[in-house]
Amino acid sequence: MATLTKNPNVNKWVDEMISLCKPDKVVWIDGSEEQLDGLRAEAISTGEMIKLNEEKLPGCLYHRTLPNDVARVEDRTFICSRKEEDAGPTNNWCDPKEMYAKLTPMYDGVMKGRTMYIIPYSMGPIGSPLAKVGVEVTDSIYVVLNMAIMTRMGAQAFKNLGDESDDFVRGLHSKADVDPEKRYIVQFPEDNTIWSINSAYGGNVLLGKKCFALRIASFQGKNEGWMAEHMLILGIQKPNGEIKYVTAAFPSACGKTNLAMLIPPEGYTKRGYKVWTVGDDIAWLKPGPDGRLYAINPENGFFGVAPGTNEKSNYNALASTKRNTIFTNVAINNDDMTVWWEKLDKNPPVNATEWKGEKVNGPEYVAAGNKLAHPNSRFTAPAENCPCISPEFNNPQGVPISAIIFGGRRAKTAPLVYQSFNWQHGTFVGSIMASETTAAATGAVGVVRRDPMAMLPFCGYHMGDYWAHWLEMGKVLGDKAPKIFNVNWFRTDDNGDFIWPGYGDNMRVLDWIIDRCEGTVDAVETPIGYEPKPEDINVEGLDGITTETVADLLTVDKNLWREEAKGIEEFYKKFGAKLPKEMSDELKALEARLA
Ligand code: GTP
Ligand code: SPV
Ligand code: MN
Repeated sequence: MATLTKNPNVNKWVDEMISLCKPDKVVWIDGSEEQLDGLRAEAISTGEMIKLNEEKLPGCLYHRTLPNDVARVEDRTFICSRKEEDAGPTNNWCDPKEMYAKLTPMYDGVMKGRTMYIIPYSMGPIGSPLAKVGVEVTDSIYVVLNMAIMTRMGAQAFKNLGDESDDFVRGLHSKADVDPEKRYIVQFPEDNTIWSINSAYGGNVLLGKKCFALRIASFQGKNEGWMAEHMLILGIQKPNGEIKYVTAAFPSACGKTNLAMLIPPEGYTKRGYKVWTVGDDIAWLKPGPDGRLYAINPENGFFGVAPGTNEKSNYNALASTKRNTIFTNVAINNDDMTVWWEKLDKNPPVNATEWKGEKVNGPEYVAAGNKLAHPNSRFTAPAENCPCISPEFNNPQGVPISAIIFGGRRAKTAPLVYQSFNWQHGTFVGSIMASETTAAATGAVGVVRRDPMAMLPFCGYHMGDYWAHWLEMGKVLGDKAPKIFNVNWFRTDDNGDFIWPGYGDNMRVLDWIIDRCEGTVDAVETPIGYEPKPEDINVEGLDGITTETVADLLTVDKNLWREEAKGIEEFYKKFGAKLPKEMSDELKALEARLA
């Protein structure tokens, strides 16, 4: 099949990949509905995808992955920079020559008897100065159909690249035998190259997402003066019509999609507040002509966690999944071919197929303590489906950012919200983030680990250099830099229940954050940063949450924080000479304030 571009760099690389993988057939993905329809029909006919109820879920498909292939695999993810010290202590590293030598035989002939799909895509709106082009070759229709939702895919992407540029990310994916022992997710930052093999799941194989838009892009951003971050982007429209944009970095499955699409409590909507979603997972940020920091969402869809999503917790996400959506590893209701997951509602389907494919009686299965949907089951939904998608979603210039919010799952230590003293201290606050692990990656769930800026699994270079880049960006932005905050929706009481209601009520915290950005509310200085006066968090209309509860959520337990400081000191030791002096200064200052 004819190539879609005259660009010799693309064509030469694609030829190399064809010679290596030896597919029976090669298909260039032009992005046309006709072509995608053909692929959908093919995937349905082979059983790779299942068609869902055309009336209730028009255009929606179901896909199930192997039980050993349901999440990102951090222990098999590598940053293969030429020098080990450029990958740093938080990444797995291997010499690129060695890694190419190890993987090349695994890809040799891997697509015999299969079709290779060549997917051109743009991360970021077509024509945006912040957008970048990738080409992914894959043997998976599931990947093609997901990339069609998650990116601006097809021939349009080559418009951005042009006929000569070599500036595109080369992504090679093969599901191979989906063998977990031979699974590798490898980034070669200096080659703009990603090789992924033996997985067919989400972040491991949709190479535009974590592999490119975070791991490769964070490295590009350091070299080119911008930032690639694991952040949602949202706009808060105030009663006077003005919209303030904020970004928030929370680790995987810690609430980005939910915050990005929140519906404010009634008291706020009545006064005219509204939230607009620009992005739910990744932000690319760059200083604009006016010196402020601007953000685009490089993605075009949402790869969101299904369990926990319901009418009440995230109406907008649920609405986004009602058409042209792909569901992965949720449960099926066989009576009407719709989908179900934990907490969607209180009625698990009786005639159900659980996520591994077994037909079960849903209510009985759930009562016995089983889960019908995998905890990391996901929906892939087009951004245009989202009722609150921002009118600025496709703005090539991005949106100006007033605040950056960090946060994680902490049962105790971290208060509901605090503000950093300044950008340098804010960088420190991001660097000391810690959170309980979730089902988004394989391994134990609920273990507290350090996850700086929610980038632990996604930073494509040395974390010490990454912090230095943050500090550098602060200098470039000067007094136009966004204010930096930290939030924690996950403090628990003695029974282990969440104290803060969360979800839409997080608007109450955003409200204070915006007021702080505008300088219209004062704060209390604590050893860790500025906190609200409890009465400045609006609790009107909340059931059982009073200003006293807020005061409790804002306590800074000095003993816990002294322990925390010790943990940070231990963590910082890993970075040796690459730890910016500003960061150890901030730690010393924190210790002094806690003494
Ligand atoms: P990734 O897509 O993995 O990056 O995750 P994410 O950060 O977008 O997380 P998401 O919004 O999908 O939320 C993950 C889980 O946290 C879901 O089960 C939510 O129901 C739950 N969650 C989100 N926000 C809140 C909150 O404010 N409070 C509580 N208690 N749970 C929340
Ligand atoms: C995450 O794990 O942070 C995700 C899902 O957003 S994945 O695309 O699998 O990385
Ligand atoms: Mn994520």
